[in-house]
Amino acid sequence: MIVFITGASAGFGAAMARIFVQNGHQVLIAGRRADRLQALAAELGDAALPVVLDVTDRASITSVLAGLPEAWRQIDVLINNAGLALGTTPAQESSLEDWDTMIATNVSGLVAMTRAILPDMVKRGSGTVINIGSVAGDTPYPGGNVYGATKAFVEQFTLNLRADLVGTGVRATNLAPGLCGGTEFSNVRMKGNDEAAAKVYEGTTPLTADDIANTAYWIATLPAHININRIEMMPTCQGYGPLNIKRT
Ligand code: NDP
Ligand code: 8X3
Repeated sequence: MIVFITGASAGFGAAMARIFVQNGHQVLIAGRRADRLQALAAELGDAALPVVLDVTDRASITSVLAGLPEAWRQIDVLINNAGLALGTTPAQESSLEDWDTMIATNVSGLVAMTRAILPDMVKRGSGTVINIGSVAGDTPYPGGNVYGATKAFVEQFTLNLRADLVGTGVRATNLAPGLCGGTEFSNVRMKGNDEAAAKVYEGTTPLTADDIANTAYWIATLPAHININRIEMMPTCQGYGPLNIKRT
């Protein structure tokens, strides 16, 4: 299979690239940091093709796809993994620029990638789109505001894809993880405050990038008649809290 993974320069995306290559597949590894992609490609060999791509840049998506070598054009699996959270402040104190960046990446970028690659899958009558959502898309928490809303979009967009894709042979899944450590997610969210980022995982045994990669691999390699619509996964140490009632 040829697997296009956005956000493969770190975290889940890099782990996914490794597991697909270890199992004999080819991966297109996409992200903005060329040096990271080159390093991963050097590790993975000929089965990996690095593509410098900013998912918020529509022209870049078009030109990257148009410029793919012939042998890499038939994309079997699209993993829309590129994404980020910025900040943990309440809505009334949050930066509108941060909100725009999250929407541009997690929503508009994911949609643009899907729209660019889906028609070929439908034409061929097969393909799998795996969108990386989050527990934040379903469970609100203080400071989650726009990040959670973008992941709610991912959930509903994926389910609506399922509605449109019935009978085409193309599958779609929302893979929604909870607390997952060992990636750059919290470093990005805390804007380089690595101490605050590390605190997020203190005293926990979080999910790992490999846990998510193994799940994505399982979804993509199931028999063609099975579609996993959505998966929410958490570390055992995470659960749901009570609704918040402010009493006078
Ligand atoms: P990382 O920060 O480690 O990786 C994010 C990846 O996204 C990087 O490779 C980054 O590459 C890429 N990326 C960000 N913006 C863009 C862009 N505009 N264009 C292309 N690539 C981009 O985070 P994770 O691996 O933890 O997160 C991956 C996904 O999983 C995200 O969608 C996140 O929201 C989601 N998630 C994470 C959880 C967690 O706890 N870690 C839990 C649930 C969901 P580059 O900077 O090189 O472009
Ligand atoms: C990342 C998980 O709980 O930080 O999507 O929102 S959480």
